[in-house]
Amino acid sequence: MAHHQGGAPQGREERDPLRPHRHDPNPHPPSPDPTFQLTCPGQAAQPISLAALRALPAVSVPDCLIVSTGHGTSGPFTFTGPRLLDLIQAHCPGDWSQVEVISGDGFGTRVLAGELTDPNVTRPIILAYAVDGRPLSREQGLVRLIVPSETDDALRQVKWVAQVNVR
Ligand SMILES: Nc1nc2c(c(=O)[nH]1)N[C@H]1C(S)=C(S)[C@@H](COP(=O)(O)O)O[C@H]1N2
Ligand SMILES: [Mo]
Repeated sequence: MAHHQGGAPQGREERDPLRPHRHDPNPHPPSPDPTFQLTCPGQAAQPISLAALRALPAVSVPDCLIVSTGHGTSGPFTFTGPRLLDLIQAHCPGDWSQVEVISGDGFGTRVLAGELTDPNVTRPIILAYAVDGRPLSREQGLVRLIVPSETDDALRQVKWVAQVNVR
């Protein structure tokens, strides 16, 4: 089987970004602008800028690892940004049960409401704009979903978040 690089669709086949994807990390940002689209249930998509993320309470999560299958582990890193839960609660009225977080290069993961609202969560899922006290560069994934509980893979550490779809 051919060895593919990156998260872009392979050949003519349209990949579903929420389906299992390959472990090869794409190093190339799909676009320069970190603004992403937030879609709340029953509403039109709204752009979320870095300034809008910075307006939310910032949380820092230490000892995060990026565990790349076949490419070694990097970190530990301290990532900083708002909780995904706080973004949703600030912008989405009404009920929801899951969130799709999808990058501009066709990568993504689904987050269940329980993962965000469980009161026992000490290492929350965040939308990171800083790492180790410095702004995250676009090359490093700005804005990047960080799922601290994922320690065997980096398939949920979605770089270049482009869409957050609240369902
Ligand atoms: N948008 C996007 N996010 C992604 C990937 C990708 O290809 N595209 N690869 C994943 C994989 S398989 C790994 S191992 C890590 C690599 O993160 P790094 O580039 O910061 O080392 O990013 C994850 N997040
Ligand atoms: Mo990976």
